[in-house]
Amino acid sequence: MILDMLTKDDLPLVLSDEVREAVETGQPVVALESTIITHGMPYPENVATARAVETTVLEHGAVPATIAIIGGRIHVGLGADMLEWLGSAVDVLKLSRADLAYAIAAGRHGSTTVAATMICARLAGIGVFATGGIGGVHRGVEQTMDISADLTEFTRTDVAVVCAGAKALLDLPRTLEYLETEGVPVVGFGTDVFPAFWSRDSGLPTPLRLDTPQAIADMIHMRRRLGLAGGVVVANPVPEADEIAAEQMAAYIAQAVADSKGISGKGLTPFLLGRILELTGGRSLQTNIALVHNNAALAARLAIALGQTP
Ligand code: PSU
Ligand code: MN
Repeated sequence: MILDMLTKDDLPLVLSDEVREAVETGQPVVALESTIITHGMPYPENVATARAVETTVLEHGAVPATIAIIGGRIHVGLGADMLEWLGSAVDVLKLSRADLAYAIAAGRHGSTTVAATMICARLAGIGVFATGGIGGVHRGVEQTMDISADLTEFTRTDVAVVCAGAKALLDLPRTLEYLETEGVPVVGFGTDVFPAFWSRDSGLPTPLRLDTPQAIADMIHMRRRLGLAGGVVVANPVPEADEIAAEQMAAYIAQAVADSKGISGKGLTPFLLGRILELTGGRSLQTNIALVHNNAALAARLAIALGQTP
């Protein structure tokens, strides 16, 4: 009830001029996360990629809105100087749903994961978000119970997230089962197989398939009309030219998972990504960058389509 009574102005929510104008005039906007910048890629490639991905969104006709918590305020739309600072800063927390209010109340700096970016995008009135890969059920979940809060966020927050599937270092069958149980639509874009981040084919069928941004927009509108809460996973395979074949990735992933013994919690995903970067001699980073651009382009097209549906 109290939340219903709050207006946006009561929140420490700072929209850049470009984003504010776009949201207010109903122009297409694509949210972008910042954990990929602070914990997903090394400096300076992270900053260069963050800026280049914003350009990709612009080139495809939408306004980019990179989201991060800076000094306890939710920034939606970061300038070049802020991106540079964020990408090289060392005291930036990795924030998910559980830590968002803490970071804001305590005036901290934090990057937003998929879950936290969905929450902040919704607060800012943005319904489409592009990332690399969503978090999911980790391998060894029987022992660790490590399931990313990204998955439960889809049951709560109405944002369409364009990703290259979930990172192949996760337990992908269980990740899909979890999403199905929670009633989260997982749509393969132009594909019958669920993509595995660095590779186009996880060997698992994608639960749903749609072939155009407009078809995805129509599905999202229908969900709203039916009163179904929550978001949608749009799984967009990495372009063929940039993929690393699943068989090739399997060995690197097995090695990285073996090396991660003793690492848990928030540190696990960044460790695994970093270890895979080392093991592939940097090739995984090139693939990661390519797939983020591919997702940003589709997200822009989806944001445009969503605006056009009556
Ligand atoms: N995908 C990437 N790089 C990343 C992540 C996803 O290509 O760094 C981040 C996202 O922010 C995602 C988070 O929400 O990893 C998941 O972390 P965890 O498994 O701790 O929930
Ligand atoms: Mn976790």
